Amino acid sequence: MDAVQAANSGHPGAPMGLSDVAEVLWRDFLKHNPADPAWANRDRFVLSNGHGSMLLYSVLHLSGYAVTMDDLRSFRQLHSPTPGHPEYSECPGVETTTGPLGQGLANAVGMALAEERLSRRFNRDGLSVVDHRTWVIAGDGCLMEGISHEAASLAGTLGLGKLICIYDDNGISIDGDVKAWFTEDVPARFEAYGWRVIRDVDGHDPESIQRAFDDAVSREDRPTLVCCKTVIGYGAPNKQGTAGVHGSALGEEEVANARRELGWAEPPFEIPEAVYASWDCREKGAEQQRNWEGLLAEYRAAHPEDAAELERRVSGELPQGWEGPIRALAEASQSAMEPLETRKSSQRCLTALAGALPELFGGSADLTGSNGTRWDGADDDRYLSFGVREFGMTAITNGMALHGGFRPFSGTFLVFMEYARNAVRLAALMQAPNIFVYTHDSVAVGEDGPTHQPIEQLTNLRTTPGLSTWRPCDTVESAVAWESAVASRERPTALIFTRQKTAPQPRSAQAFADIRRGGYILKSEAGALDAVIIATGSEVEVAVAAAETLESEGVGVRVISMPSTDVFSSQDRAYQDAVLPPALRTRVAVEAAHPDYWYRFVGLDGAVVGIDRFGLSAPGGQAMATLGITADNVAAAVRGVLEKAR
Ligand SMILES: Cc1ncc(C[n+]2csc(CCOP(=O)(O)OP(=O)(O)O)c2C)c(N)n1
Ligand SMILES: [Mg+2]
Repeated sequence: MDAVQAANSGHPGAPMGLSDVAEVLWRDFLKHNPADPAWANRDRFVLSNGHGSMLLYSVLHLSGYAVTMDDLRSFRQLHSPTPGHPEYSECPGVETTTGPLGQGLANAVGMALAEERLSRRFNRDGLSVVDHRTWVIAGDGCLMEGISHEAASLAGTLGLGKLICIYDDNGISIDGDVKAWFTEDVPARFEAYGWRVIRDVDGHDPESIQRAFDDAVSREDRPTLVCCKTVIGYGAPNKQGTAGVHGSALGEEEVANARRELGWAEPPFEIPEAVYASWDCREKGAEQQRNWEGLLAEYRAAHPEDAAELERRVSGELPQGWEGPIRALAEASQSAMEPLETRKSSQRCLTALAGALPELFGGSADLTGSNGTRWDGADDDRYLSFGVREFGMTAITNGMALHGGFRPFSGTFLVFMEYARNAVRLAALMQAPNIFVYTHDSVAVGEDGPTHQPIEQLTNLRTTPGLSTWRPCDTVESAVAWESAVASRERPTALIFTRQKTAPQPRSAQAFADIRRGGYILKSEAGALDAVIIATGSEVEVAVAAAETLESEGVGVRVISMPSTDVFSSQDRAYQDAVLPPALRTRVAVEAAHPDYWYRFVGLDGAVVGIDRFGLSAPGGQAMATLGITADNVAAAVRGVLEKAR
């Protein structure tokens, strides 16, 4: 209340309404050590209703994390560790970035899934070294969001029994009383998903909260929903229970009223020692961690190799020599020169990676065969059919990546990336090492038509800060893209693959080595350099064909394959200039997608052969040709820019 008032910005309602619940959870149930927020076996806590961030910052402070009173005073101020919504890696104890409603719940499902799969792999009789719960608080908004259905449904099917969701049932969202827009029977809904539901908990009575949580932790056969009836803005006598307390400071007068109402005489930002003492979780947490370390020592003695592997896995360190098989695949594919759908190239990459990378965990949103996400020899401990749930899948794998112990990837059609869009964005914002496999990457998908033919999606991915995007042209580039994705431990990567076969490209040793730079000279000009053609993915062969025609006409054309524009742009200036000479204005780009993005590489003197309309239902080759993605058009575009430059 005081921090929101000081900032004159923020959300006092949920923190005040959830204080009683949070006190019981943090003090008596959550297994955590404030001195070591990265302790691998801690319970995970997610505040899915991230607008209630002041609740989280308060309990982190009170229970002994390195969140100071000054940090609370600077709530929502520039560069404070207490931003408007909880941000992963900005504040110790914040497990994931929340605020976009519903996604925190899906992250929590991913954390619980990671715990469950890790425990399957590592726990031995009597030595449960992977053993923690995942707690999440979700509000009305989270449960209205569709993603809550996707995530909770899958969690129920998977029987994630160490997942406990606390529902902040206060009957209010921004527009007011939810009776006019949110009336389903939430407990019945979760029961239908296969959850255990604890109903009608008085969220302001510590004893009923205690009983409910005792009940929740007593069984682990299914996820549990604890429905807590709360009053939003509890304690603010004139405003509690209304939408007015949701997202505005109470005002000095109502803050004073609340102090009287709650019998709290202390000035803002002052906490009596006795209160600190009763909240302090440091001693208990350190003991919990010491006990676990004792268990781990026993485990290490009995299973030394597993112990070392578990420690490596949770550290995120990649295993020695993991690159060997994927590099061998690149080499072998360069010699084999086999035309292949790049989605199948990707599947070969996965098969090469999976043996050397036990943390690899994959799945698809019901397109396993189409996406090529299931590698040869995959088992169900490391592969999951997520069902038709792109958004849920993406936020769940974000949660897995944040949990640690796994390097998740997941697949769908590129056009349906949009269903998952905000989770892709949050992966990038958090720099979570998640990998997205998007296949069927252009109008060349053909007969399924414009609903299934991506146009604007690549631009969207490429303009997402912190996301690396690769669109390889053949198996060799696919292997380099996959290697880059796995090696990127501090950012997510989108890998874009074709449905149709592409031509394998011959390469010099230099070109082969330069693929990892994101853009490189695939085909040099024969004599003088008159023009460059930049291409990605399935259009690389189109560019090469156009260049051959032009060369036969005496025009010196260089083909630049640019599978990753962000990786290319991060190379040193000298390399970029050597590939794409700054003085050369005669540049053409070709990509079967929206053209606008490419003007940053070709400039306004250049030309882009792209598609700025929706696609059409026809065999893929015809769709591409009708929409202008042909070598003839690329050659004509080059002649055009040369003409203009004359
Ligand atoms: C995906 C998404 N849509 C909209 C918002 C804006 N928003 C923030 S809180 C909120 C209402 C949430 O209601 P509830 O979860 O019941 O929170 P309470 O008012 O009870 O604190 C909305 C619409 C958001 N943060 N995320
Ligand atoms: Mg509400």
